[in-house]
Amino acid sequence: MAGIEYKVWEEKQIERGIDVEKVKKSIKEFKVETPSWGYGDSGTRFKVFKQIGMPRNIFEKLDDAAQVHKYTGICPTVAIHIPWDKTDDYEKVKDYAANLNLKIGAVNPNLFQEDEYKFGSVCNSDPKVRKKAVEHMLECVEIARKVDSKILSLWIADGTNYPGQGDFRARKHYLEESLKELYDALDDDMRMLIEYKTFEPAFYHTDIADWGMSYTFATKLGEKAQVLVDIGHHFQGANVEHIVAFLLDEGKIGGFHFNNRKYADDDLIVGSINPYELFLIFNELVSAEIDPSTRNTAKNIAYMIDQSHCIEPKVPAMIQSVLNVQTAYAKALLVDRDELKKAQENNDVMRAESIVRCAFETDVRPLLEKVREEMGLNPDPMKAYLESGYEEKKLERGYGQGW
Ligand code: AFD
Ligand code: MN
Ligand code: MN
Repeated sequence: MAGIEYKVWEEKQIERGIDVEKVKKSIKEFKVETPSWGYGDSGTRFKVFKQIGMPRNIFEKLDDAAQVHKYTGICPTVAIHIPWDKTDDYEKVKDYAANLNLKIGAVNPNLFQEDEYKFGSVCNSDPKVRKKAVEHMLECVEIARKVDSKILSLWIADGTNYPGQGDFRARKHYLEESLKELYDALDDDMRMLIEYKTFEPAFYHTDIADWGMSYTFATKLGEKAQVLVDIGHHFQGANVEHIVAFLLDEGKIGGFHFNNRKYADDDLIVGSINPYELFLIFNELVSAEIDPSTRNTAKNIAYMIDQSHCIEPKVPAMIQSVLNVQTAYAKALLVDRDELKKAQENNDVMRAESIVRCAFETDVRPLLEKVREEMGLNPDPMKAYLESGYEEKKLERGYGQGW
């Protein structure tokens, strides 16, 4: 629980000129989507340490996701991944989710696990393989219609392992043709989010390797195509908050996959390695929410967790991830924008840096506990979940299905 009483905390913020009621309203409206694949077993390419109590089907994944929403109050949607969540009755999935106060969020095609995709899916030199991949993406549009999802979240794992293995430009043309087929199949109220990743599973080049490539494809396709920023998918030292600001200004950022990494694999709890980067990303998002020229884009961003924890208990790790995202957002709401603008215009470097850092260093636990109380939630979601007995109850499932 927080160090100081909420009233004392509130007075301090009001003295600073913060509109606390407005901040609380924004926090109550803020939502984070969790991934179905975050509730099942996963691991690295070296080992999957199976846990007892893992979901055996999409319905049990939704049961677990419902716990995260029940205790945090801000996770009403769940992303699904096909074929990991394939079923013969998607209406039943939609209804089951609704009974749990959930909705299906983004639909993720899987273009990286079929044997035919060994040398690529949509970038494969064999038109039959590309056709199979496009048909799978179109199948996911059908599924999105059945579960009332409006987002196709695309991660293209295609790439090569050696110089000379692939014709970069031919692969780019294959990719553009395939993405165009998907784009033309989208309903007017749907959008496709094009994710990029610097490397892995390919080790020499990845066909959509950075934000500029995603941006180019999305811009050529049109309004319904945007960039998905997975914050773990950048080279060491990349300034992710700058990339986010640029894409916001272009109106081409559509969503996030939140996670964290120290070196490579990006399945650590978001904010656990680099909380300041997460805050600085939200600093740009909050600034864009206020600016009329970027407000629309900022307000339409899909905030999604993309983590599949290897050794942590799944539901508690997901709750922690959600709370870390909410905390970063709350802190970003406390940046004194007027003072910051003045300091920037005066090139007052130290003042500008201290204004941003002051918000990051503000303990927002009293605020978040108050918001949760006003939302009818336990102010300590993690403690409430761990005391609920759900973790123990889950064990009755035995071992899960894997992805
Ligand atoms: C892996 C990929 C990518 C993708 C996710 C779900 O790196 O982030 O979005 O799986 O398919 O993490
Ligand atoms: Mn991702
Ligand atoms: Mn990833």
